[in-house]
Amino acid sequence: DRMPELLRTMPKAELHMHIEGSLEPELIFALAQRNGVSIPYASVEELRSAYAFTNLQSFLDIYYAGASVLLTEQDFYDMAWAYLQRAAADHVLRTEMFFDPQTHTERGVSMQTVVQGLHRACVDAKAQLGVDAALILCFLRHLSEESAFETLEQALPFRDLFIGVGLDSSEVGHPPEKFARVFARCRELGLHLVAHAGEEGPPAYVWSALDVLKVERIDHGVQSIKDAALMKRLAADRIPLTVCPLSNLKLCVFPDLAQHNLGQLLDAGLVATVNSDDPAYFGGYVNENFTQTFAATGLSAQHAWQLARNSFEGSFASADARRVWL
Ligand code: ES4
Ligand code: ZN
Repeated sequence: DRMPELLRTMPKAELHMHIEGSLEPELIFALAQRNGVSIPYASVEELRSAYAFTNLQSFLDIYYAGASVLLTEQDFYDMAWAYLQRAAADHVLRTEMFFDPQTHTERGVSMQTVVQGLHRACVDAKAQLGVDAALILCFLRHLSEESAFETLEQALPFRDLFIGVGLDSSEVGHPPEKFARVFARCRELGLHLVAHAGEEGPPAYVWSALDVLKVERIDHGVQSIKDAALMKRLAADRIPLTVCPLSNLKLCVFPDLAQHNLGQLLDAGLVATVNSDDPAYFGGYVNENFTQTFAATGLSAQHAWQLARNSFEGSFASADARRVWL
């Protein structure tokens, strides 16, 4: 079976990963020690054994606790550098990394500390690893639109260090239209727009992400399959879906990988991609997502090629870079 080798070595872009979700338990403990932060777990093993999730919220509670060890610019650099080395090993040529500033600014860490640390890792990744890395600022949807506006304001001095904005955290009960005004402002600023929608939430949230927020990509979007008119819209407008199979498995969006709808999305002509979401929490980086999903669902080499192509087509890289890759 040559499929795993094809999947591992094929050049790809990663369009959906939360940098705070790449914090491995070992690094959480090392940073806790370095910063004198106490965490409610006695060991790396005890922390990892808490990674048994039943839904999105059960994961988010542990994910925000893990991020509490990040205090200095060097912490943010070290976290991102560890991820970027893994990405390079997985033949990722381009990665667009989400970060959640409100998780840090609400603890008294400055926007500058967060953005400068992550940006410095992106610069070093290009020079030392040949990985083209960019940042997307995400608003936490369980917080208010006013808090999102305040976060945007704090980020504007660093406008050139991120390429766009997204919307993440607890989906159900926090529809995209809650953030209509702040996304309109980001659009005026020339930022790229994406949003998590249709992970646990209904197709209606994908519709409003497209029609109210005017996003260019949908993060997850796997629930779109329940709405035939929406599937037509996504295919016609070539809206990329950044699918995260191991995340969906660990958060019980699908009962097992064999039931995952990635193949159906591709066969319907959608621009679906494969991504790791929160690799330290969901059991693998992007190549693990490819190999496990292909093994479970029996997707073909043609599907693999389409996924790689979709990842570059869906990226926000420069026209010059996309010309080389596509
Ligand atoms: C996330 Cl899997 C997922 N969904 C929504 N928000 C998130 N933040 C980090 N991972
Ligand atoms: Zn996500």
